Amino acid sequence: MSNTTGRVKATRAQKAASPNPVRASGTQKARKAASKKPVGTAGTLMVLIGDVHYGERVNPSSVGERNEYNRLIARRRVSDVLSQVVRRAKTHAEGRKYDQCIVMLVGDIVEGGIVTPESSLDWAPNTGWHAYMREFGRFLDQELRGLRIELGIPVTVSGVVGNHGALKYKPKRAELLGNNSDRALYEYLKDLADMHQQYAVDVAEGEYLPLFVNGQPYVLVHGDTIPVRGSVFEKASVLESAERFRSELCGKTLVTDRALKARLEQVEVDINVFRGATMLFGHFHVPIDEFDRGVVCVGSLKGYDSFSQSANAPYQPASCKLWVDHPADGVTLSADLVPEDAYTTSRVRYK
Ligand SMILES: [Mn+2]
Repeated sequence: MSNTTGRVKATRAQKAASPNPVRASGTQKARKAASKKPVGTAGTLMVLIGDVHYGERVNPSSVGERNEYNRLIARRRVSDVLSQVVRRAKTHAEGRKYDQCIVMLVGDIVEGGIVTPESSLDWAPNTGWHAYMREFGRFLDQELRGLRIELGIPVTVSGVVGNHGALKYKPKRAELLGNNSDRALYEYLKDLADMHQQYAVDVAEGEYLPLFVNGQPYVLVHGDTIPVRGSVFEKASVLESAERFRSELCGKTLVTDRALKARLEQVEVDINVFRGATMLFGHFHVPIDEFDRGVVCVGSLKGYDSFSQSANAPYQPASCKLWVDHPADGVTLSADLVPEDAYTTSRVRYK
């Protein structure tokens, strides 16, 4: 599933020289701020995981035997893809060291009700979702500590919430963030992380989380607020719509955000660099890696479901994303990681 291309390998200097409106300006300014990294670094490991939908099930007979999913399979898939991260990272490093690993959780991690303005589901600590959230939280904690030991570098978890995780309201306002199962998972993970001090947890204050890596701005969003023209199951229409949304988010919404401004002032970064940010999202269960267009979408770890089947959506195996962000060379590796069981549970052949 490796899809490293010449385009992705192009250095940031080359990109800045090309008439690329998406990343050029932000990248150049940022490069100056990022000059502290040693030349021999392998870069930063970026792992994007979304739409785990922990607690949901997929019955093989509902999807033409092309997938099976439950809580056990979900945990196995997370373990599997994180082992793949370690293996791929070691091969790619060629003796150099990574400075850190950022594991981005892009929402719809723990299943809850779908959020609509009318929905008012109760989410009390004694309900099933709460137990699932804690089960998955404890599991993730173990996996992340293992990842920290295997990689031997700092690990940070960055999280935004999805549209399934919020049980009462979409958490547009900070005070509503508690009413959200993804948010509850991140807070729980934070507690667990504090206990062992093996990894850090960074949770979005609102719907999006800006990240600044090696001078490269990224923005993590779930993706459900992207207005899609055309089919939500087609890569082309999702990509086009996301590109439009990205230019609005990074061109206007983000650069007027007070919380982001304050955060960047601390590290002396000009907010305008976020006009060139790469938007990272999930929600559509379609892998897209158009780094040059600032649009990166991760597939789902849940995989093909009856919703996709009934809509005649193209088949997508479960997947997450790994890439390496290098301070001088940009994206030097980009791959969709497919858990082994996505092949072995399927009883039919597919591409
Ligand atoms: Mn979603």
